[in-house]
Amino acid sequence: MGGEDAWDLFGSDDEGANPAAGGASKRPRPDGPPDVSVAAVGGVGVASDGTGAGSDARFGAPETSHTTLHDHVSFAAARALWSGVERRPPTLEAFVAALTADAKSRAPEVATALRAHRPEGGAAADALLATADALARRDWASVASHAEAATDAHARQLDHGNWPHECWQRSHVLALGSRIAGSLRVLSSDENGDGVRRSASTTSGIRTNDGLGSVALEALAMVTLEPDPANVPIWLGGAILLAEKQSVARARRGRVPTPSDETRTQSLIPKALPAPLRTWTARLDPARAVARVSADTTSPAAFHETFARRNTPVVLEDCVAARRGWAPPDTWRDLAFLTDAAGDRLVPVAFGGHGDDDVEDATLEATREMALGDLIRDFIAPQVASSRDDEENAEEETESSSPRDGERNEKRKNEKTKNEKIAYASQHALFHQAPALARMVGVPAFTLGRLKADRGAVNAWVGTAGTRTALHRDPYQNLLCQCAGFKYVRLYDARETRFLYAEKPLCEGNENTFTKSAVRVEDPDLKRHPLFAKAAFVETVLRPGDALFMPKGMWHYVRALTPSVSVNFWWN
Ligand SMILES: O=C(O)CCC(=O)C(=O)O
Repeated sequence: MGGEDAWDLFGSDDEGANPAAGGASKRPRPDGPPDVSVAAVGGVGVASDGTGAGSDARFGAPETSHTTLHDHVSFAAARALWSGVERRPPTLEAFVAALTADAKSRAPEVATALRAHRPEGGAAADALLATADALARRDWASVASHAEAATDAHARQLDHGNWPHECWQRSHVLALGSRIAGSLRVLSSDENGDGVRRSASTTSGIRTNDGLGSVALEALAMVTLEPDPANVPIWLGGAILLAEKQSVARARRGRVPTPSDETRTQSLIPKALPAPLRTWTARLDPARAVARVSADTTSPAAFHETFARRNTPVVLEDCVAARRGWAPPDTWRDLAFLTDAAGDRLVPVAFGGHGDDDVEDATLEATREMALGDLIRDFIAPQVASSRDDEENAEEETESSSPRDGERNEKRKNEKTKNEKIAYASQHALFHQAPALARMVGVPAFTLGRLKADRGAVNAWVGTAGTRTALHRDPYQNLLCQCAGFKYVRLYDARETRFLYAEKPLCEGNENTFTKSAVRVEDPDLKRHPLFAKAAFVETVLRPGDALFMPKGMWHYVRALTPSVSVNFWWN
């Protein structure tokens, strides 16, 4: 499986420098027109997405479909991204040559189109042309700074609304590629000791080391928005891989491998909830439980009629199943397998309790990029091991209960809490990044044939126990699929919004932004948020195999009870 990953095409182990920069757990999608093109037959979408002909022509595939994400039409741009790289492993020289030629031929036309759009079109066009010019002159410091000016102008435009025209996306991809090229060239010149680095820092003060990983991930995010593979430039896969590699090397610099590194990941996320959590779960009020149905006995048509059309949440049990195109549960639980498949790929990781961050949280650290394998080895695997110890100790404790034992157990627990950290790669386009993993995901027929690159997303959520995604709502229908581990989810209907203290949305003008609540759901400050006591909610604990349907606009709060791997599908 690992051999199928484009990352494996690298032969060398270059060391490099790049401090990783952060990002928020919930990020607005930079684009997204309203849903105007879904053809309607009898009020519902027509199946046209490659999931195959269904038994009911109004919907996607029948529930026995085996279409994996990798083969799905919404994944066409990602396939195009990596096919170029698979044919020929990227080198910095080849990437820069292809980018320079591409910028020379397309920048003038893109810039002309940008100028028609206010308020930032002029600034974006000037910066793009200056970037293409600097590329042609091989002035890498200027390439990096002009390209950054272009991406800044694009970001300011997004504060006013969606991308006004596709020229903005073309410009953004060219500028992100140029930022990568500029930074990598400056760094490599610096390593070769030819003085280019010195001139870079004196002329423009560019931060060549800063944010290379986040630029690579933003370039990847642009691919996730692209419905047409013809719009993926041939150099883009190489650019992303080279930047990721540099960023991962930087994050690993100084870390001395230990003999236990490999054995640490030889573990499985537990199949069952630990005993105390089983007790906690059993005490949840059944009157508030989200309805559960079997995915095997619910057709997409019945799902649409009973749940999607009525904005009613539901848990579809056994949706994540091998018979529906998913890798088997034991594969998703297997940390060594995930490490082999995509361990060297760069992911954005947030640390600490995360999400409910209106309250001061001493454990909360910044987000930074790191390799998925390092997240697994340093955060998830130790937690799996310590929860296994806990289970064993709990059994022992019931057998021996002298005060001395109690003291020892307490000390052990305190040390454990100190050593454990909460870490979360959330809302990440891992499947667009790692084709091997995209082959493990079955596209649920319950997305009703409406999964489209430019009108939704497929995200991975991989983390330790204790991650919290703050109460928020998204502008999409949502199927949150639980592949490994357990999550507590609480849902508030859109009618409860008046009790939820919604914050001003990020990128307010953009239709694809999400809205977050200021309330810390499981520990609310009722002096600050008194109305929250009135908000009605439903709740559930997601188990491996479950898929939770959350209607568009429904408020949701999620806390991982164990280490966890989830995949969510957004569609419109
Ligand atoms: O699983 C989580 O932590 C959050 C999931 C979520 O917010 C979503 O699916 O939109």
